[in-house]
Amino acid sequence: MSHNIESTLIEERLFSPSDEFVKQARITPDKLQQLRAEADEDYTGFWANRANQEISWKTPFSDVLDESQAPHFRWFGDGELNISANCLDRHLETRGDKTAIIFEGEQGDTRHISYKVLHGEVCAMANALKSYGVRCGDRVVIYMPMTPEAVIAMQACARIGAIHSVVFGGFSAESLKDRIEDAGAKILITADGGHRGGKIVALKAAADAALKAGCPGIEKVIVLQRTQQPIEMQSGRDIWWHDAVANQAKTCEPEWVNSEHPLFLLYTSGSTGKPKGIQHASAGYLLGAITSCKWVFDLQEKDVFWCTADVGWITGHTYVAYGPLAVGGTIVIYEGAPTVPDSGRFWKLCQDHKVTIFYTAPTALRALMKLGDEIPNQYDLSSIRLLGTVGEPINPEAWMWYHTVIGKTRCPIVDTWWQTETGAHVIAPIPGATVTKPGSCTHALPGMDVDIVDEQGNSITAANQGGYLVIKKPWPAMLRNVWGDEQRYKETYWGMFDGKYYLAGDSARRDADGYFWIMGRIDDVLNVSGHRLGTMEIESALVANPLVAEAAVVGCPDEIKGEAVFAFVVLKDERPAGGVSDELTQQLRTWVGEQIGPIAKPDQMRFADNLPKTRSGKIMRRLLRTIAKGEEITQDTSTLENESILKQLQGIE
Ligand code: 7RM
Repeated sequence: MSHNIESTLIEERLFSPSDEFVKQARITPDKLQQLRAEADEDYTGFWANRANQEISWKTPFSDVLDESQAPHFRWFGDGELNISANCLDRHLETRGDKTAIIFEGEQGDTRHISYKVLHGEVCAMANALKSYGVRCGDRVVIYMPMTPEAVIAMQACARIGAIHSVVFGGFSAESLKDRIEDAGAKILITADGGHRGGKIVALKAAADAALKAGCPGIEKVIVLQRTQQPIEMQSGRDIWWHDAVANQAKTCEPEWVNSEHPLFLLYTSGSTGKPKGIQHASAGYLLGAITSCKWVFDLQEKDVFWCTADVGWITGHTYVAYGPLAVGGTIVIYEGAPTVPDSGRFWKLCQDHKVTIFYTAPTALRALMKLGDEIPNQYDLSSIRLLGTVGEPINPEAWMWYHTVIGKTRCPIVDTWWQTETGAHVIAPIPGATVTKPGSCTHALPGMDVDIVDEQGNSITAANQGGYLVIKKPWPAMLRNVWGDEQRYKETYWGMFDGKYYLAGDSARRDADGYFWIMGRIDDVLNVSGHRLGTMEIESALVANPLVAEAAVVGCPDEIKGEAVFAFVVLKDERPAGGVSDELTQQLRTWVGEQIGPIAKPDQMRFADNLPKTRSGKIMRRLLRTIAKGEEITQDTSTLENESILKQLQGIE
């Protein structure tokens, strides 16, 4: 595979933070040097110091890192804390009346929620959960629109030591059911619906379908009234959120848990058909969230921080629900789509709420960039001082647009590389100290030992030569396990280099100045609009349709989404004439939408009598990728069982 990892992009432009930015930054170049020196000298001592400074402990830890059960690492293993107390209670005295959450619904309704009020609402929901029998370690699935209640539900779980598993509201009933069952959840928290794209997302209807199809473990369903649309409430099982909290006290003693107590599960796609429940611990995760908010986002008292990610993704966990609250920040939560009522909505929100730090995905920027500068230019963006991106590589063109049109050349851009599994930023600029290059996530953060290695695990020192991105030492915010599947945890992340290095699943290179450039996934995972999708997952969904005999899914470069989903399908019946059928394509797209969620719908579909296979029966995915791109086939196709189908796959016959 190493011949796949080649690099062609060379970017020469350099951008230094302005003196003005450096002057007010939390981490100046000197400070960064100190942090790096401290981490180099005493790696565990470095993290112990951070943990003592940044976390409010109920019981302080003495054991920093326990590697005896590797690759299950324990951080701060004998300490006790509560995550919700760290995000809320510890601010009450100094920031009780400070706004924690500025919320805006898609239809323009707004709410400001202070730390004091947020604390009361979290406590009330925590008490409600307890009254329904939720105990420390029980799983609660959250399937909600992007409203403050989603964060309240997460924090309420954390408060009583329940393990939440948030399922993105765009996932289908089928996906929801799989996740509820895999997690063994006993409570589901959802809503009558949410406003998105001018429509109502019927969350309760999907939840009903999921519970009808399975999920025998679910005892109660708590339903937030958001849209007021009529829904069915099953008596004895379903309770309105407002009824659940109505008589609950607004205080709730936090459950003091061990540092390693699981905080949440979050399902993410891998290279098999079944998503894995990434399991995070409490203290280490919180520490990663806090340090990165301070180092990378330079988050300070007066900031208004807006991370546009949904809480259904890791970005919405670390940089909406936990990190910014733990540092006492003010966050913006927006319920809806960036295009409602028009494509100026993001910029209008930045203007109206005086956002100072804005964090979004390259796919959103590319889509907005395409519509021209006139739209953002209509808004006052002068409050913004820092910009960030996450989810996929940002192409230099979009970077430059972000820098000039949104940041007016004044704001540093932090391109943050990390994963569901890493819990928090791993490679990212420190805005007041790092000279950035458009398209590079720059350097590993202090305390993170990141490298690029070859197949044998040897460090690649030559400039611009691609290899496997690995993390060579455990870090506090790392995943602890794959829920219910330890074998998969070991194989996926630690199998390739004999348990020595964490394998990220990305390829990367370092340029002559030592800057990291992420080149893409090395496994069968697609990155569609910054969302991880397993090709196998989509294939399994397609094959589950009675019409389909076989399917192969590959990614295909897409100007806006980064990658588009291209499906090659073999039907049980005859192939449609010319290998194209709008009707069948529509039917199967809808099917995949129902099986996984709209984001997984194939963008293109081609029907053939067969798939290209080697004699040993392996689908030739590289060949399919070439075909999907519409490029000329230069691969050796002589090992192909059935060469004549090439023309069908190419759409020529
Ligand atoms: C945070 C998140 C993780 C995968 C990862 C990469 C890709 C994320 C960047 C990036 C280039 C970035 N978690 N990725 N950030 N690629 N530059 N700044 O996205 O688990 O959903 O996805 O996303 O391939 O492995 S995730």
